Amino acid sequence: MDIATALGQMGVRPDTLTDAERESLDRDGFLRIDNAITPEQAAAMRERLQELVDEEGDDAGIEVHKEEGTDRLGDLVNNDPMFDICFSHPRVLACAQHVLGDFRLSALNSRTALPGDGLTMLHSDSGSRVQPGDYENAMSIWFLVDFTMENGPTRVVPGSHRFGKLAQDVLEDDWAKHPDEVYLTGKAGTVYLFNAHIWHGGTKNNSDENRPAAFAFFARRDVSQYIDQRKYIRPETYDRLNDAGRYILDVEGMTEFTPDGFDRRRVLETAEY
Ligand SMILES: O=C(O)CCC(=O)C(=O)O
Repeated sequence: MDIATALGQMGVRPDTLTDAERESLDRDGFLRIDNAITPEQAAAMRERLQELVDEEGDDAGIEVHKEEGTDRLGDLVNNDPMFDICFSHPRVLACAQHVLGDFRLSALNSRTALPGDGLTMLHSDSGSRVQPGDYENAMSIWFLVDFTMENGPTRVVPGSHRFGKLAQDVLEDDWAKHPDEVYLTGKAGTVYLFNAHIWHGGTKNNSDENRPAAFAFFARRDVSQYIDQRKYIRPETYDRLNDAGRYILDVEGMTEFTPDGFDRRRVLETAEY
C-alpha cells in the first residue's frame, strides 16, 4: 500500500480539490469544507462524546491532555465507528495530502469548550519552525454544533503557517487578540482543514451551551504520531478497517495487540498541542 493507493480506495480523485482550493490552502493555511457530515451525524457524535465524557469521568482526555474549562477525549478511533469518517472523508484526506504528501493519522480527539471558557493562547499544533512547504502536521476540526461568534469559534491568523516562527517567538502576549486573526464559523457538519503550523487558538464560549468539536490530527509519515496508534488500537477496530484505513492509521499487518489494562496515558511526548 502507498498513500496514492490508499487515498484512491478512500475515494480521493485528482479533482477532489479544485486548484482554487489548493491555492487557498497554500496561501491562507486553511480551507472550509461545507456539509462534510450531516446535521444528524453531528448530533449523534456530540451525544456520543457526552456519553464518553460521562463514562470516562476523571480519566477523560488523559491520552492527550486535560484542560480546565473544557471536556476532552483522547482516543476516538477506538471509541466508536461513527468517528471513522474523520479519517476517511475524501476531501479532508485530499487536503491532508496536499499539505503533507505521504501522511498518517496522528490522533483523533475532541474538545468541548464549556460555557464561559475555551480561550487558549495562539499556538501551532506542531512545535517545529519549518520553512514553507516543509510542513509536518495538518489538523481538521469537525463542528458538532454551529460555530458562531458567540460560542467560541476557533481563531486563526491567515498565512502564519508560512512565517517559519512560532507565535511564542514573536508575540508579546499570545493570549491577546491578534490584529489579523479571523474566526472559523459555520454550521454543524462543517469541517475546516488547516495547516497545523498556522497560529490558531480557542476563543471564549460566551453562550450557555457547550461547544463540542472533534479534531483529526495528521502527521507527515516520518513525523511521530501524537498517539501511537499501534499501541492503542483494539482488535475490533483493526478488524473493521479496510486496508486503506489501516494504512492511514499506520497499523497494517498487526497480529498482536496491546492487552487491556495498558496505561492509556500519552506514550509519546511531542510539541505543545
Ligand atoms: O477548540 C478550538 O476552537 C481550538 C482548540 C485548539 O486550538 C487546540 O486544542 O489546540
